[in-house]
Amino acid sequence: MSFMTKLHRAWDRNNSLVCVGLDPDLDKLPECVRHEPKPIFAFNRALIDATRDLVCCYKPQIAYYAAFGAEDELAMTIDYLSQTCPDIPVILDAKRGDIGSTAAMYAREAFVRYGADAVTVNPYMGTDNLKSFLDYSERGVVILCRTSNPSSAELQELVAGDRQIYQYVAEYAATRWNYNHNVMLVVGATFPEELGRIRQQCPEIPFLVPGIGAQGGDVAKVLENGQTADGKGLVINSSRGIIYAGKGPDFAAAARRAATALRDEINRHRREATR
Ligand code: OMP
Repeated sequence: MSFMTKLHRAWDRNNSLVCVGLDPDLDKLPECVRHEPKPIFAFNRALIDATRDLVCCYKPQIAYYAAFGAEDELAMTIDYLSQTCPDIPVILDAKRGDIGSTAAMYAREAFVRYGADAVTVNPYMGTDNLKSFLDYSERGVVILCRTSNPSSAELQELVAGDRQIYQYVAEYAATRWNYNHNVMLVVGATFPEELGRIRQQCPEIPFLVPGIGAQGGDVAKVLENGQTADGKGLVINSSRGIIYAGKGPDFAAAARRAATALRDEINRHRREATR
């Protein structure tokens, strides 16, 4: 099943636009998992068991594994997801990009080594870089467009010709890069007006929206500006706001409460959502 089909089904099955970001900082893990032989995996497994009926995606960020030499626990996490909830797509957040021959290795890493359904990529190097990912027609390619961080306007809002750089990214995503219909865009919750502009340019492309929770994005504004005509089109990520909702032995139950609250808050603002 293609990434896009899987995503559409997950939105419907769980009636949820929530993505849980699996960004486990080894130094912040609850005491109760720290002494496990594979603490990151133990933490993730508990979070997955507690939330898999509440989400439309999981998004592990590779830096949290690579920084601790824990790529094996990333692989174990993705394997566990494919065994326990094969219907929920996994977006590997790696923000890759390079010359074509190297990008081909990054694509292989994401899609073959880890078996991710989708990967985040940086479009700065242009089409030959992106092609290495886009040619995996059954996998999703999640292209940075208007990112959530404070300095993102520095380059992304520069005007070239009659538009800003991020608007070109949105235009190319809807046209020349979407030849396999497997493109998503990253648009931060912290810039809701830009989110609305990009939605006008790309009425149907799904957006990965980070910046809710710890970064302070506003759910109501994200929905108002970003949802598609059918009340979907968004994969709204929260990492720290969910995975660190509790610090004690009940951390997974606390994560479940936080994910439920976010799902319900999002659904209150959706068109045609079943609440
Ligand atoms: P929290 O702020 O803890 O919810 O984490 C946000 C997650 O989304 C992290 O994994 C970031 O690396 C990622 N992210 C952003 O925060 N901003 C962006 O513009 C893009 C991403 C991303 O591509 O996921």
